[in-house]
Amino acid sequence: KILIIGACGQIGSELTFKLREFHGHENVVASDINYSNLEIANAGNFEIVDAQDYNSVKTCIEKHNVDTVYLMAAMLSATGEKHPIKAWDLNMSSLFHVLNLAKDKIIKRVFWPSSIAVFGPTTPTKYTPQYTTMEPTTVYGITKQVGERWCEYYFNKYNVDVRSIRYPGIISWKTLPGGGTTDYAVEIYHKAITDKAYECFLKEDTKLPMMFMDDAIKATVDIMNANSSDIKIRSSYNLAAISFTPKEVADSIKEYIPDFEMIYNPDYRQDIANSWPKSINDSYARQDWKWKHQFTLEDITKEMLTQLREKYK
Ligand code: VAH
Repeated sequence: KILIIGACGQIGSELTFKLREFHGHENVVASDINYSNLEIANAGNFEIVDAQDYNSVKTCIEKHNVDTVYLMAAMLSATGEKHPIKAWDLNMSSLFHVLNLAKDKIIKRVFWPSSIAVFGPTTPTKYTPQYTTMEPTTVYGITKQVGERWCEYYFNKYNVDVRSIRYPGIISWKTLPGGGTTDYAVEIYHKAITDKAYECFLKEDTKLPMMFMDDAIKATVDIMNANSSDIKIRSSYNLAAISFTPKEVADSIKEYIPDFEMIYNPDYRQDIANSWPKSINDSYARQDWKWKHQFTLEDITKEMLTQLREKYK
């Protein structure tokens, strides 16, 4: 049985749907700290789990006979800068609980998401390599960098089968993201439909690595389905699809909504974005477990606007 912790979140909610397609509804337990995503909470096989509470996690695992955990709960980069200690506590305690449950053989496998946020201003920004300088300047990035160190340690020391991906910004339409710096790339599509205008909190030339949700979910399923011997990196794999700027997204939207208007009003999230790479070298993921992305910016804009037009009808 599979348990998704943080199933109400942007990735967790879509991971829940996808894994239930593959494994059957009854074999995928969704959980979160509250009922913030009613579609997930009301779909059944849902539990309230506090990821920071070891017994809350363990009880759910034992009740449902879980052997694989996807730990998708975390406080993201922008919110983390407002609540640094809470971000550290949530992101780290939840990881330790799940790694220790695997170390004690209560569960067999773990997926834990890292992020391009592990890189910082001293990291080469173009085609950032898998192995390079990493001096993250956000609490979120620090938790992801040190989390990667612990994942590799638990694999080497206790043979814990934990697998991880450094996600770029992720674009999706089903569930809004919460508190990320790349959230602009989701909000812009919603506002394009509802307001034909968007006030962007990043400068127009802020280039960031991005990926459509369907690619991110495919990568997550692929790395978890790979043979353990193929997973040569047990910290976290670089993963890439495309990179774009707010201006490029706006221009791709204007193909469909010619009078769409962008206003640029950078805020504190600009400093976070400036500390991150512009593009990522994911050659190890492509080599070790045959990763390749599908969605281009044009594909994403077409899909986002089509789906959101329906949603806002
Ligand atoms: C964030 N969406 O913005 C997350 C992600 C690379 C960005 O980690 O914090």
